[in-house]
Amino acid sequence: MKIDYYLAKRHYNNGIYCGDTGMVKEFDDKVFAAVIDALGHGKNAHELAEICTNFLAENYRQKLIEMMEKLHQYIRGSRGVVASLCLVDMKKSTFSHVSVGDTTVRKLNNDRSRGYSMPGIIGYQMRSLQEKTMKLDDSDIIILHTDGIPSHFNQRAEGILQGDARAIACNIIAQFSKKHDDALCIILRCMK
Ligand SMILES: [Mn+2]
Repeated sequence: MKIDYYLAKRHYNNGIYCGDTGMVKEFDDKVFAAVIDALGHGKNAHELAEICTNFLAENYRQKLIEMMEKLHQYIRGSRGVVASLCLVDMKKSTFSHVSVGDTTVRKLNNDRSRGYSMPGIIGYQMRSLQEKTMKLDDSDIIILHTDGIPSHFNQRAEGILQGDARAIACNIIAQFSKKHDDALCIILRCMK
């Protein structure tokens, strides 16, 4: 399968700083995707989010659990972040993720396929981690998002799943993001 993806975000108050960050990287028939929400707002949250993205840009080919544990050590003593680290294997048609704290991972076209997030704060307190894997179909649409979008937003809202990954991500940010928080989502749209 192939993946059409897009990352959309909106800064709190449309300011220059954003504590939500994310990335998508393709390598070896795989797609790595991550969403990160640094606790708090403003410059300090923004800088910590940048530190995390730089770390992931260097380490995204590693195993998800290892990567999460290393990130935890790397930012130990900071204000902390919550995050989902995800990997699509396009050859095997699988989606795996490791999530800590309040971020959401789910299939938009299937209510029962929700990801699981461990309680905790990366950089502060984290329990032993679990990696969850789901099988993907050619028509699946996966969303990863921060708590700047409510986890139960109405995925049946008219037209919300129409168009490519970019249209879907931008629509969701426009319609559902909370006014008083940063918001970020990544859409991974599976295709034949
Ligand atoms: Mn947030």
